[in-house]
Amino acid sequence: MTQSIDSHLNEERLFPVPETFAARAHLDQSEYQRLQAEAERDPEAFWGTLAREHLLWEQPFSRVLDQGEAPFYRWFTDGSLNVAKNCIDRHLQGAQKHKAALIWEGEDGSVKTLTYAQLHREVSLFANTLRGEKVESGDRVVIYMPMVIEAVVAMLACARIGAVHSVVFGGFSAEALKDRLEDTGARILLTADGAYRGGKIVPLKRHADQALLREHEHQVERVIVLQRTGTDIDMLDGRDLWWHEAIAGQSAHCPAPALPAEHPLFILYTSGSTGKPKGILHSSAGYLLWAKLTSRWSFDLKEDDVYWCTADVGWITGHSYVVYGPLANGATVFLYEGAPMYPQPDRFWSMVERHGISVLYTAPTAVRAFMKMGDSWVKKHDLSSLRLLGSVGEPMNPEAWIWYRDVIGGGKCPIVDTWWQTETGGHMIAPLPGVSANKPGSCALPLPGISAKVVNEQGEEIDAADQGGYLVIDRPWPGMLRGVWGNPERYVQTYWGKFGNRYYIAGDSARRDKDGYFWVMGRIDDVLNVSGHRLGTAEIESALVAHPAVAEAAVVGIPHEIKGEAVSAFVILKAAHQGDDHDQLSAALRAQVTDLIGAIARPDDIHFVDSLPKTRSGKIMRRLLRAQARGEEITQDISTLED
Ligand code: 6R9
Repeated sequence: MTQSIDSHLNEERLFPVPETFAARAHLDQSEYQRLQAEAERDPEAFWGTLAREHLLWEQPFSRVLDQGEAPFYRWFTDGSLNVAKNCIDRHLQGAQKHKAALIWEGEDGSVKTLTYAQLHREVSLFANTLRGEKVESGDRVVIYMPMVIEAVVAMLACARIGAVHSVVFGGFSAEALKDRLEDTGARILLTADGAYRGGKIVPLKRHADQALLREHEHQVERVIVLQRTGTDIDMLDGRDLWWHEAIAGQSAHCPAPALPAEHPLFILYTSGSTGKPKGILHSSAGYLLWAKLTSRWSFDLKEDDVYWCTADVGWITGHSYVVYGPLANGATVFLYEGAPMYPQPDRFWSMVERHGISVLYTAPTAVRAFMKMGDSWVKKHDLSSLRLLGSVGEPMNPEAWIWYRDVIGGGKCPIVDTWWQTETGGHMIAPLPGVSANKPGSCALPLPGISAKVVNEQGEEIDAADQGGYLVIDRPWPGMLRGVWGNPERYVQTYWGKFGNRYYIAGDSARRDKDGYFWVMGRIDDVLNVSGHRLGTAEIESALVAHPAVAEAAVVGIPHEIKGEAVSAFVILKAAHQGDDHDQLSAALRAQVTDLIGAIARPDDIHFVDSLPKTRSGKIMRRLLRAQARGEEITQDISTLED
């Protein structure tokens, strides 16, 4: 089959780069073009220069890229460094030492600040604790903790001594934790008695106990438990230790050894659409370089920014843009422990105001949820400290984008819609704030050094602006995954196999417009085939969200005798429209999709729902809706499902 994916939705709004922004940005148009040209001419020289300039090396590298076992690429192989030293010790010179590294707000409103010097001390204490537990370089440590400072400390302590962390999101079940403990073969588990979430306590330690039942095939010998909620828990003699007791009496001096550039840094599980979650493996120098550069470029981080990425450290966004990227840049990172709407829907805006947040990075799911609640919650607060807004996780529907820009950003902040994946380590395609004009719903252009393309089933580049295909990356980059933990075949087959190892295949569909801007159309697996027209999910959903009554929408294909597939839509209404007549609305929405896209995409049925099945990181799980709409039994992995 040579068919590409049809695009019918044309979003023409354009918001130029604010001039004041371009003048001060780390990257402007000419610098961006210079970097792209350099990367094109000599990729290895390009990456080598950046790696020397931006990382602190113990042993400099002489070799940039080893392609000997492609697609298992290796970077900076004969160099060595320490990731934690790059994120902390580097910033202990002069006044920076007393700069806030982390500002944390608990769900109960308590606030804690840690300077770089204090962070250094906490990480050293805990790294020595791990050493005392005979954790050696390369050993796996599973972290199942709330969004508290100690979770960041635990990650950096592992990095400091070369242990490989695997963070399991605190919202995951005992079962999900058990699978990840078994797959990593970790000997140590770090957890807490409980986590606060939406005014309730999530019993983390109890989940951990269930995951650790004797009949399971884990290797855990030691559990270190942070006291957070004071929940009554069982402590198993000889296995369980309190965090505060474990660090008592440890030395605050902990040498940071030089580790090889390719030393594994972490494993993070990501759910495939079929089969077991994959343990995505990232290594040290290349990952850190990319997390650092992309934080600097995309968020234009400056000395006095107070930066907040709302992701939990259980996701890649939390790894790259709460911990490694911003700290490597010496930034001040804000962390929030709890639920976004707790105790009221203005919690986020109250924190932006009180902490003077200047850069905010969140997900479309959150933006749509706030939009659904209405503007009044936002208007209660002074958000003038904001200067840049970021988005990640899903395509941003243009109407949600406009709301984000106008209502949250006061019409003055560039919106940086970052397309990337757990596997890519950091941002790949984004409108850099001093470089690219914004188009609502587009993630714009590849970052310096990144070569992205859209190709058809044959792997040939598509050049028509109204045709989409596979989004692929055709040159290796330092932040790329190094494999799937324990399963090299799955790495090759999932990400490279289809086009004979020529491209990294992201699994998303996308198109490029006449300016070369990328528009992500959804996951390839979710593409609908209506009367022979292949349609991505994002455009139809955006056409629905463009209706003033709609806050969020998801579409799936259901079998249809004549058309092959018909469009079935699930729609969430804004709070102010919940009482509207459904028949009238259905007709209006069908007309709206016909207007904006064409009759081909008109939904056959529309379901008004209160919620959509989402992953814990807020992505709509269309495969579950599809199964539901088709009346099929759900057989896929649902360990990442929210409800
Ligand atoms: C960082 C992260 C990756 C998938 C990716 C794509 C979707 C992420 C997006 C986006 C459109 C964006 N995605 N960012 N789609 N525009 N700005 O989310 O990693 O959890 O591995 O998910 O998320 O479908 O392939 P991960």
